[in-house]
Amino acid sequence: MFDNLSDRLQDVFAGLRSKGRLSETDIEDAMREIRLALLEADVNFRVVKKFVTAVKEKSLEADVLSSLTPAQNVVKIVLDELTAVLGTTDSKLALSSRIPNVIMLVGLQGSGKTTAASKLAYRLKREGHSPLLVAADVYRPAAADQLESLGGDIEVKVFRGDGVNPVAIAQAAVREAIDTLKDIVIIDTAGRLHVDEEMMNEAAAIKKAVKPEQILMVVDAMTGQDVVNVAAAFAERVDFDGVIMAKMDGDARGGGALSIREVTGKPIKFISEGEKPTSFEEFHPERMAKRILGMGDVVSLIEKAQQAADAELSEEEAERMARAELTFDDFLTINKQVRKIGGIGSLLKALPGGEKALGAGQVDEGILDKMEVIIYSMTKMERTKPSIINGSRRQRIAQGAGVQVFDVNQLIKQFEETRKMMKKMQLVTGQGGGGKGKKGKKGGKGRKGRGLRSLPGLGGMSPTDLKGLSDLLSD
Ligand SMILES: Nc1nc2c(ncn2[C@@H]2O[C@H](COP(=O)(O)OP(=O)(O)OP(=O)(O)O)[C@@H](O)[C@H]2O)c(=O)[nH]1
Ligand SMILES: [Mg+2]
Repeated sequence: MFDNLSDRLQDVFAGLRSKGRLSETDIEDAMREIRLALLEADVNFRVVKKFVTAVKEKSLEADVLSSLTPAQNVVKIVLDELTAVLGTTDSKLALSSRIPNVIMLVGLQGSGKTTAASKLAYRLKREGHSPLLVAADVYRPAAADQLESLGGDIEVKVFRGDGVNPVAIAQAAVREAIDTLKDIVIIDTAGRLHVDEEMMNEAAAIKKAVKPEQILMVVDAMTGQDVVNVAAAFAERVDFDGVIMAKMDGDARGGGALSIREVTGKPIKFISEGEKPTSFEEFHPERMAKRILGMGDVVSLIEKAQQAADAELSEEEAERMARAELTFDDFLTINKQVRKIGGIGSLLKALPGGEKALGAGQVDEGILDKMEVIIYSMTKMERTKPSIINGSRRQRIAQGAGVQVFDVNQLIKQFEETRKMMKKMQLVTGQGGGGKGKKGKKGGKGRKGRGLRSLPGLGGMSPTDLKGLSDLLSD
């Protein structure tokens, strides 16, 4: 998603940077290229026009042209405008105090409603809610079974009702939720191939019957800007509160995602990026804009890592990591977390320029396995005190792991580099480092717990710290 657009925009910026000072013609040329790139990404024409006009106007302002780093200023302007196109605020799911809250999903056939319903349920469950999934798609015999199976995977109950009348099912589901103490009801409705009267009437009837707090339209990101017409039709007939962009992991050009907010005025609330229940995230316009512009998305990565961490670190581990006294056992823990957030690929993608690097070379996910095998053939002493691993120990470890001494050397080198990197991060965050004397400070870095502290080396970072880290990484 966005790969092509991202490359094109970054090329434009590279061109501007190579120029030093910019003339009006340089800006005009750059804007032409940006316009083309957006149109090729299938972004709605009106959106492109508005976007380019705004960027051009701001870029031509005298202080941009006369500044010492005009290209950088243009990048900043593009970032701001792109963020504005995607929506100016984070668009959280708005829940009310009513029990149960009803969330209804609508959308065309195959857009990803049923999948999104289960992912949303999973997410809400993790946040402490107890959701009830409702199969209100009565036309396809397998529809309820599909939801039931997805619900089973995440241990969320699926309500099927009489399996005949969608309105009656929705109403019965709300009663069931009250009886069984579920605080959120998620209704999966039937899709149609095209927008038709029957579908709209049915959605409108369910809406009237159960008055959902939120109606979310699920949109297949692969549809491109055509989705805008569908959304407009829904907006007119049933109205909806926000959009779930599904299949963002595909290789679509991204036009739909970039057009929908501006054209319909409805915010994107979630994006779905794969088949796993966890591949469902809140949508953050600025982070997405940064991703498109190749600036990385460290914040999302850290959030993912937080969710994956499960408070796995022991108090002792956390303290040791906070002081950058890494051991090979910590390396195993880190490996486990990297796997949980989707492997080295997702890690790389989140770093500035990472997406490009990913495109250039292959990522060898097998490297994690290799690392682990090598670490497992170390003695306990060697793992905790890597400095004792001399030549003969390296040979023994290599033999035990069935690898070359070269591989062991490389792992040790990597280990040293990681340790240095952690020290560097601490300089940015001002955390840890001191070791003794800070040990007793509770509620700080050494505390066992979830959140940012559970990610090795990133103990208790604030948004400003993260910005620093991101800058550091992009050096
Ligand atoms: N790669 C990818 N596939 C997805 C995603 N979301 C859904 N799918 C797949 O898309 C197909 C359709 O998804 P469903 O959730 O069944 O779509 P639906 O809107 O419920 O379809 P109908 O009930 O027929 O209207 C399934 O094969 C899903 O596995 C996603 O985010 N990424
Ligand atoms: Mg479905």
